[in-house]
Amino acid sequence: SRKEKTLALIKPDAVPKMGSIIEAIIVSGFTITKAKMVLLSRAEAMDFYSEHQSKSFFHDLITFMTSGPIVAMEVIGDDAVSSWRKLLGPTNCSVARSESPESIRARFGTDGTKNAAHGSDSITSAARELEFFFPSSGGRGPKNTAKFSQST
Ligand code: YYY
Ligand code: MG
Repeated sequence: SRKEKTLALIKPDAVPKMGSIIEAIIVSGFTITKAKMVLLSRAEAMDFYSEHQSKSFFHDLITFMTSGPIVAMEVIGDDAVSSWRKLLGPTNCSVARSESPESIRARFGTDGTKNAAHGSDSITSAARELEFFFPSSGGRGPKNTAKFSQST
């Protein structure tokens, strides 16, 4: 096995359960090395998910992913790309509940779109997606949600 970095997102539906999700990540042996809460614009969400732009679910996916804040995390561990995907479980939460009941999507997700969390699908994707949320130079990435939230 090898130490890898991957991107984990807690999606808008699961932000109220972020404590339990972060606990599950840590007890599974991963290390969270970066984290921030952001509210994506539609343009940012479309860029992040550009591989899916021709899919029938793209519009609903973008609407969901911009419906509220998300939590972006850099996660490090042994074979982190595949091991985080395994802990996540199948994309559709109904499938996850039957095939992988201990998985994050089974425990905290709703359906095939509101599925609680994201994981990069390859080392190449992980590098791109980590750069998207945690740019190493130049741009500052998606703006922190604090800039958008209610002023009190
Ligand atoms: O990588 P993963 O998130 O498990 O699934 P993808 O096939 O990359 O799809 C990205 C995202 O799109 C998925 O997490 C939910 C949503 N989606 C959907 O709403 N409807 C589908 N039929 C397939 C995916
Ligand atoms: Mg994917």
